[in-house]
Amino acid sequence: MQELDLKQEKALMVGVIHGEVDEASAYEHLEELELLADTAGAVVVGQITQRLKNLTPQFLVGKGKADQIVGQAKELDVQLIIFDDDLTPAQAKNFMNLADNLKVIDRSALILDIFRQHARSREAKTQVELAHLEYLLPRLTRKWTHLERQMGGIGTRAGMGETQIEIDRRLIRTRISKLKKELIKIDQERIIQSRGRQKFFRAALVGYTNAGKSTLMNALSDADVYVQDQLFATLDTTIRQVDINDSHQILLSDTVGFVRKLPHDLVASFRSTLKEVVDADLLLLVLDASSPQVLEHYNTIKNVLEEIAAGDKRSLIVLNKIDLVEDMQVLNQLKQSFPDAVMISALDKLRLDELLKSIQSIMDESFQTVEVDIPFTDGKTISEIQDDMDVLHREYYNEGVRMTIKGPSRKIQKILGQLT
Ligand SMILES: Nc1nc2c(ncn2[C@@H]2O[C@H](COP(=O)(O)OP(=O)(O)OP(=O)(O)O)[C@@H](O)[C@H]2O)c(=O)[nH]1
Ligand SMILES: [Mg+2]
Repeated sequence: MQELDLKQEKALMVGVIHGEVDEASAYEHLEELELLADTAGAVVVGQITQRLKNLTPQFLVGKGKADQIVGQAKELDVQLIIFDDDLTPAQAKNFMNLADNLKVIDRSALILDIFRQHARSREAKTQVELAHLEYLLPRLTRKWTHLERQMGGIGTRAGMGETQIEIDRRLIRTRISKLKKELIKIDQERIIQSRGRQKFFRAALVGYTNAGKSTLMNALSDADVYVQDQLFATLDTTIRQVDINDSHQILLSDTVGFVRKLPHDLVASFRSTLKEVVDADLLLLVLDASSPQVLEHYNTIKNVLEEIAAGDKRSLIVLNKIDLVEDMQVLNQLKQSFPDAVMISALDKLRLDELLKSIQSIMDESFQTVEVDIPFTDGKTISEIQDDMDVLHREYYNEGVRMTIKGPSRKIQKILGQLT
């Protein structure tokens, strides 16, 4: 893989129709790919689709088609070919040999590039660099000279050829382990920061990129999260307190969005950013109701949640951008597919009270009230309760105190476990 700087580059997109994917979805995937390319700063000037029974290990498509793709790229005078499907490192190399000075990348590389451009915080930058290097490692070619510049010319360059690639690989591995250590450090800082949040009910906004998560965050709280009609506007996690009423306060988090074929390396390295999702009591799955792909988006979200071990968390589906859905048939279909969903418009602040009511009743379900007897000798549990829970009633007896306490079920269970 060569250096990725896609700003202003003219691009040709290639979509392969195979397996389960039908033609309509292949075109929709290409539309999304164009949006991704656009977000990265490239200018798409053409697209090729090809129906294939079998994929080839050499070029993904057949050799004849590969020649044709390269020919068309030259004709259109583009510098960049973007495949919607994943290319193996070998396929990418073969294409670049065939295409001389053209860059040939896949959807994953494109997404990585957008993340690289949008990363602002130390955490996001570290995570993106880690994912980028993991992606790069099996794809190093002799043409790749990016590393030396990025690392400020560590070591001396040996002769060209395989030896140099070996040296680059070693540099990358060293860098990867350094980044991993740094992420562990960031993670520890986060644990310290999150201690005070234990007693709150925590809700996390999760969803496809551009679904309106940040808009909803801003509408419900005084947050000022960056909202843009572009993909992956948000890469960090923002947390705000939202007071539904006197007895129902939540911490709401807004974080990085998901997309179809989100590279595995990215998901893995964004673990610390996604921690808030993993620790949440409730996931608000925000969907763009106006997208014809809403079902596919939902499945993508579910898959990523599985991947980060948050698949069976309590969740509430929020169909956003309902202001854009005018067709009654579409509306009915949505109701059928997502019978328990809350329909809102974050932009027009429509039906946000419905959403808050639903959150409130889920909170009531997941808060428990119990009566416990705690001996004075167990000072640790007593102070834990006082820090983290509502004490509704307190009565002293000789050896201890009897309390009626109310709090998130997971905390109550923990306390009960400590007492037995
Ligand atoms: N019509 C309409 N547009 C909306 C609504 N909610 C959000 N948008 C628009 O959708 C675009 C994306 O909104 P964001 O809030 O940035 O979406 P996000 O889910 O945070 O996206 P990323 O952070 O990029 O993953 C913006 O142009 C918003 O103005 C809505 O309810 N109706
Ligand atoms: Mg956002």
